[in-house]
Amino acid sequence: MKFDLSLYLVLDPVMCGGFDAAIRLTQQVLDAGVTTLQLRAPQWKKRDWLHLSYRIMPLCCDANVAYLINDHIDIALACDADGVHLGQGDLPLAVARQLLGPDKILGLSISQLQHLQGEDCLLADYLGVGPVFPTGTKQDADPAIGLAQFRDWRKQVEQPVVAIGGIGLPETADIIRAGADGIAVVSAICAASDPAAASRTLGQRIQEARA
Ligand code: TZP
Ligand code: MG
Repeated sequence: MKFDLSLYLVLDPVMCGGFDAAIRLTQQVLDAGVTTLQLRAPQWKKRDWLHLSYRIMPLCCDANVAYLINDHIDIALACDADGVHLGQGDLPLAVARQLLGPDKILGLSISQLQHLQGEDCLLADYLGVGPVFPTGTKQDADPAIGLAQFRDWRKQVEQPVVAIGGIGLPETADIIRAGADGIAVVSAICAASDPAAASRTLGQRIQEARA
């Protein structure tokens, strides 16, 4: 499995239109160049996360794309996902590492300056920094940090950093030029009228901004 943060889809199956729609969308966007996929289904029961994981993990595996689980280490263990993405209120990263073993990917959300100085930050394989821009997708998100602060925080850490929050096509080039290794999006793909086309266009914009 290749670990490439460039175009990181945070899959919200409800926003996609439900279980079956999420499977169809997953196949389409993997074909269209999504490079990492995280399942995040805050409205769903854990067993539904697991059942969806059983269906979409093989698709990610065939596409050589990392499959991560938001928050829930038990689900990641149950389906043998490639890793987890944890928030500041979830289990500490040292504990997550113990539970998941040395090879799984551990991501950590950073939304405040103090998170950058925390011990967990050093243990993460990558950081998800944001919201960079205001977002309607996560109701309890911290205030948006903006592009200048993103650029500043990015310089303070060694790990790969994916930017998240309110990112669509218009924001992508600036975010990449501000030092992001990739963009993490929910609505820009899950709520797009043509998720495959949206993924392709975002991927192209990332490549152009790097060039
Ligand atoms: N964490 C910080 S912002 C956010 C998450 C999960 C939601 C991002 O959603 P969108 O639709 O890409 O703004
Ligand atoms: Mg979380």
